[in-house]
Amino acid sequence: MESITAARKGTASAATVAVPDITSGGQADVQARQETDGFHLLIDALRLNGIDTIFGLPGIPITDLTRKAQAAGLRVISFRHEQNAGYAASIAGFMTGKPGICLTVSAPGFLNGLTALANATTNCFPMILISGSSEREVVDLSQGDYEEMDQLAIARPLAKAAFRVLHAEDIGVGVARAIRAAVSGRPGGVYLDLPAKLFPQTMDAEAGGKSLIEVVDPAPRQIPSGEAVQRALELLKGAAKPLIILGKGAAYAQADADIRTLVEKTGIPYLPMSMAKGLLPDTHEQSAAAARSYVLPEADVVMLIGARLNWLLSHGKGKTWGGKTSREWGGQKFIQVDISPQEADSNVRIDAPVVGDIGSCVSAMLAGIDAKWPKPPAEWLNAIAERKSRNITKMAETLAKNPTPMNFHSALNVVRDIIKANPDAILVNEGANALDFTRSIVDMYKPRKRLDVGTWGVMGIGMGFAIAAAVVSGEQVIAVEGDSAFGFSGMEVETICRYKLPVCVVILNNNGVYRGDEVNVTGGRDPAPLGFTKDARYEKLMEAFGGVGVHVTTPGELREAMEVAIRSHKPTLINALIDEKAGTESGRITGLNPTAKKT
Ligand code: FYN
Ligand code: ADP
Repeated sequence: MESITAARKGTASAATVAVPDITSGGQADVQARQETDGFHLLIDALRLNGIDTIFGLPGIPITDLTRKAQAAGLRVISFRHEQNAGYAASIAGFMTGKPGICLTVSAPGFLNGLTALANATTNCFPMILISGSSEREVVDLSQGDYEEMDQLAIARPLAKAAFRVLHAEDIGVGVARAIRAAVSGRPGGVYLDLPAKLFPQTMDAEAGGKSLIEVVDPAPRQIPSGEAVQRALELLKGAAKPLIILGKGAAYAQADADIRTLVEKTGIPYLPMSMAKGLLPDTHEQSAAAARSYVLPEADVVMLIGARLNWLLSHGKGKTWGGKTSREWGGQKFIQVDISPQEADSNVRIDAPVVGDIGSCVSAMLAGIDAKWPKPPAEWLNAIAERKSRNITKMAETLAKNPTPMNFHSALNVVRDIIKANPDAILVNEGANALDFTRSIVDMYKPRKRLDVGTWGVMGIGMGFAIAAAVVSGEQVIAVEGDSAFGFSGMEVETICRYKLPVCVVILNNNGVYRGDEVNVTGGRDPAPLGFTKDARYEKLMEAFGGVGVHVTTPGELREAMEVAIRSHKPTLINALIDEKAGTESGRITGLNPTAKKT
């Protein structure tokens, strides 16, 4: 992958692979003896491959590794909980195409990072979880070691690949294999197990340098077959009601210009999945996002580009797609552009799979589209435009209201304006209603600027994603959080302050999970399970670590606070109180939430 090589060129020690020079800074002691050790070999292997940042949390046995990595010029971002470091690493991987590195201690630290690793695999984000582990001899005999756990076995089913290195001379191979596994083909999470004894192992520095591998072409292009491209183009050309769905795989592929050209040259309406918003500006006239429930059942040929027909797309069938029952096929034909040859037919028949990397697939398709390509029938485009304009007008009316207390819409109307004025800002978003309303209200204008809960709908990505986004891009980050979602990673505001990151957290605070007006039906003294502390002063958490905390109750105050945050780039937490009755249970996915029969 180009980005790894490009990044490598920018690193000082990686520029010379000549042997004792490969050993990095902060190791004069080892160099003097012409020896290197596991600590330095790992750092050198990462640097050689253009890895410049580690997200993690120090402790036994990796404490000295974090110190030495920083001394060697790597950026080491220390978190307060490994899960957040893991989410940070995974989203750094998504944003850059280089594997994001998360470093943890053994057993509990490893397990804390594992949720993020599994999430990375599920979302196709390239990430490497590197965990220290306890002594093999003791662990394998279950003799009760400090933090005893067979981490490799536990990680394996949740990772795309998992490796353990026992000897210092194998570190180069271990890192190379982890990088290749993370970024080649369908990206995913990789686990690298490094037992404590490995780090102080020494070896001759020259032999150590030679043992390292600079990975050549870690994510090779995968060219689709001409036949597959032709089949897809024929199907698309013959469609009366074609639709393109862009998923986060399309955003990851960084083929932005070609994807836009493909959409515009064909004139086909498109729907962005949530992390593909902004791949083309959401205000683009071909966007059918505001007519989603019309276009899915109506379309006759649907081309998926880097999107899976999983639950987010109702598995390609059922009522969402015009099927008569919840399981019935709606009759669409599908083209699926994906790097994974196993993805097609996972839910419904794919009539034209195009297997390859999206950059290569889209450029091959473009080569087959000339000026004579027929635009989709006007009837189809007009019908979409009509639904769209109806929904947009309805949305505009709702956004124009200014109710007291503030609600999701009136608060998000402000965020919408702020993103419009700052299209380079990165929007992190999690929650239930806070997620769903933000997705449909806040337009995105540039690729990879919207980072959210992804394939699993996972809560807790908020501060980890925000930190990584700020670290990787240097841009302003705006994290729109439900009050419940924020709780999963809230302690990382200390990390945001410590590293002085330009992160503005906006908590849409309605005092509970989904909403805050439930009461304990027994009349007892415990609160209802979904309720939180009323009017909690979350902004004080940010103030506690030297950041700016603001408590707002109106859209005007919210706007002012966000503008100040963006001007100052200071870590800011805005506690935006909204109507505690605002919000529905499970947001837009109520159907997935079983409830007991009313008694
Ligand atoms: C969208 N819409 C708009 C616009 N954009 N209207 C006006 N203007 C604009 N710009 C309309 C769109 O047409 C839909 O209306 C509606 O807004 C919602 O659009 P959305 O959000 O794109 O679609 P929908 O139906 O919610 O999508 C299904 C989904 C989505 C499953 C892809 O809900 C999703 O990504 N959910 C993730 C949920 C999650 O992970 N939650 C975390 C767990 S919470 P209609 O066309 O009229 O339908 C734990 O409880
Ligand atoms: P969304 O949730 O936005 O619909 P998904 O995560 O379901 O997106 O789908 C992303 C898809 O993109 C996966 O099937 C993955 O294999 C694919 N993908 C990821 N990167 C690439 C790439 N560079 N080229 C082709 N396909 C890719």
